[in-house]
Amino acid sequence: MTVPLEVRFPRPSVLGVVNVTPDSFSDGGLFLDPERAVEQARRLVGEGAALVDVGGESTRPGSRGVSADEELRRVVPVLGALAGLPVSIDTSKAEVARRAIELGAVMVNDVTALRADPDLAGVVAESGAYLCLMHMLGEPRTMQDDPRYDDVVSEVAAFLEERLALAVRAGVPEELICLDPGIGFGKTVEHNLELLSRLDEIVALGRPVLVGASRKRFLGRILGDPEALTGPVMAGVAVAVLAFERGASIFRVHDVREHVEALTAARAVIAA
Ligand code: PMM
Repeated sequence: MTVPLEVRFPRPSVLGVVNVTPDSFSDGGLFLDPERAVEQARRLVGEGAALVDVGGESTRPGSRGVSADEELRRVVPVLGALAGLPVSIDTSKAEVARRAIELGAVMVNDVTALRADPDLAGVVAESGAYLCLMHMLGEPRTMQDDPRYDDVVSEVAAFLEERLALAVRAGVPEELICLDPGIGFGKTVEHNLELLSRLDEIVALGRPVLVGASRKRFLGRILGDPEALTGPVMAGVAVAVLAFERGASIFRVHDVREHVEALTAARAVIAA
């Protein structure tokens, strides 16, 4: 029996990112070599990450998917070497998730919220792994082509509520699931800001909320560069602290030490 997600990953917990891809927007190519990925994962755990998110498929705007074979070729050597460390697998494919869980992954992070592969829910349900369900409008290849909502927050909340119910119907215990508004996935700068500002409405769905704002382009754009493709670390830290205050639980970040320091201080102030 797996303990509830909020017990295993109390607020705030930091999820360190290791993308084993040639093209992710902020660390693409850096950790394609398994040895460097493993070194980075160990470093992030040493800096205080509660979990390391290993991904073999880039989801940056404009990217196309990769095959399960290619994804497995990238992540399996890394997961094998990380046995014993707390790992989540960033994948939408049942085959990749199954192998990752066999190699010790404790969470499946699916940016499609179980829409891409009909077999993924069953793999997660059988394994007792944790599951992150993320909102995305469209697919990575096209998601930043003029995304539109009537009310981004209520639409994202309704989507997450529906995907949560579906996952539970498929046999994944509700207490093992967290929800993610999907910052930057089919959203303008204004959509991202509105979601972060009204994050309490996502938290009100009753499951822990994961936020991934780290180094994303909207941060660079807020700071005045309309062409920015990434954002500065400290802008991401500020967003994480405010999201924490609004109830977020887990922070998916590239710069673990900075986020752990800031969130530890924020928690101390809130608890005083
Ligand atoms: N962002 C990226 C990839 N996976 N998963 C979740 N749950 N939430 C996110 O915001 C998210 C994600 C893209 O960022 P990266 O290229 O730096 O990994």
